Amino acid sequence: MQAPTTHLALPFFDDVHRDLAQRLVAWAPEQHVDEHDDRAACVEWVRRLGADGWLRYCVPAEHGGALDRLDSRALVILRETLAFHSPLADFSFAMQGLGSGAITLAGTPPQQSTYLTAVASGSMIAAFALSEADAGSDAGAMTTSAVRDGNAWLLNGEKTWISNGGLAHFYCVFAKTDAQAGTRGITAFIVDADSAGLDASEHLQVMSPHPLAVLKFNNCRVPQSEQLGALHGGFKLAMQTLDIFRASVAGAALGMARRALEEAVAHAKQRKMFGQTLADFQLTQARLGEMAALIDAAALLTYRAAWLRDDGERRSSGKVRVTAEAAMAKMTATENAQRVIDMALQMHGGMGVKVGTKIEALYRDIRSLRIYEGATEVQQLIIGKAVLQG
Ligand code: COS
Repeated sequence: MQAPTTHLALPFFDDVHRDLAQRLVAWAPEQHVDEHDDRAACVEWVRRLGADGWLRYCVPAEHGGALDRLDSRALVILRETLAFHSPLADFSFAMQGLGSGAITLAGTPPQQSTYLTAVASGSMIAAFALSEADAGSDAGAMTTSAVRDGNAWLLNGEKTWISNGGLAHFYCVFAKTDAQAGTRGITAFIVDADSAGLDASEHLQVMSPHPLAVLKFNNCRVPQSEQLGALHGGFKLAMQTLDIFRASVAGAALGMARRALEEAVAHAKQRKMFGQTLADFQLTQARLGEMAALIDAAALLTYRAAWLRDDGERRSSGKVRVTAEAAMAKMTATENAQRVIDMALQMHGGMGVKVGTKIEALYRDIRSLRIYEGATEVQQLIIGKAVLQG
C-alpha cells in the first residue's frame, strides 16, 4: 500500500518537498523490518534511515543535512509517510530530530560538529530528556538539578518517559540550575550515554511498544563544554525545540489516519454483506466522508503550521513564533486521527480487534500521540493563552 500524495500539489509545498515525498513514498514500502523487538527494530530503522539519507533532514546542511535549515514541511512529509507504513520507523526518525533539535538551535560549533553530523548519518542515536515523574505537562516544575563543580556540572535527579532511553548515544537533558527561579532557572546539557553516574537501565513498557526508559542521575559529571545554550535559557530552548517538532507529531498522526482510511476503503470495497459490499451502504459512505474530512482538516492545520515556521525562518531567522499554530495542528491532528482510526476499526468489525491486524496496531499506536510532546490539554492552554493575548 502506497501513501497518498495528492495533497503535495497544495501551495504549502515547494518542488523540494514534492521530490522528497516521491522518493520516500517509493522507498518506505520496500523496507521490511522485524519489529517484534522494539529496541532492535529502532536500531535497525535508524541504520536504514541514516544509510539512505533520510536522517539528513533532521539537521541543517552545514552539518551534513539535506537542506539549509531544519525544514518543518520536510519533517512533516517524512513523519507522515513513515507513520503511514510503520509508526516505529516514524518514531526512530523523529527522535533523531527531537533529540538533536536543541543542538541545532543553540549548540556551539564544536557541539554541532560532534553530534549533528553523527545524527544525520545514523551513527549516533539522540534523545530528549525533559519529563519527570512530577513534571510532565508542567515542565517548569522539574527538580533534576545541575550544580557547578569546578569546570563541570554535577547532575542529580530522575527523568522519565525518555524515548530512546538506554539506546541513545547522548541525551539533551534539562535541569534546574537555580531552584528558586522556576522556568527561568533551567539549563540544557548534552550528556553522553556512557557518563559515570547516569543509569538508563530501567525500561518502561507501553501499549504500543517503543523504547522508553527512566534516566537516573547520581552525581553525573558533565563538562562545562557540554552546557547547551545559555545559562538559565533551557526552558525557552526546550519550548523552541517543541515548537518545531509538535507540527511533525501532527504529521505522524496524519500518516496513521491516512493509513486507517486506506485500510477502511479497501475493506469496505471487498467485504460482502446482505447481498452487497460494505461500501454500498450509505452508512459506510457517510462514515468514510466524515473520516476524509477529519483528515483534511488536520492536514491543512499541519501544513499551515509547518509552512508558517519555514516562512518565518526564511524571512526573519526564527523571530516569528508559531507556538499556537503548532499547538492547533498537534491537537487537531492527533485527536482527529484517534477518531478516524476508531471509525476504521469499527468498520472492520471483529477483525479490527484481532491482535496482529494493522487496524488493531494503529488503534494502540495513535494513543500516546495525544499525550507526548504536550498533551491535548496543554495545547488547549497554549492556544487559549494566545487567543486571550490577541
Ligand atoms: N518559545 C519561546 N519561549 C517560550 C515558549 C516558546 N514556544 N513558550 C514559553 N516560552 C517562554 C515564555 O515567553 C516565558 O518567558 P519569560 O520567562 O521571559 O516570560 C517562559 O518561557 C515561561 O513560559 P510560560 O509562563 O508560558 O510557562 P509555563 O510554566 O506556564 O508553561 C507550558 C507553559 C504548559 C506551555 C509548558 O510547560 C509546556 O509546553 N508543557 C508541556 C511540556 C511538554 O511538551 N512535555 C513533553 C516533553 S517531550 S515528550
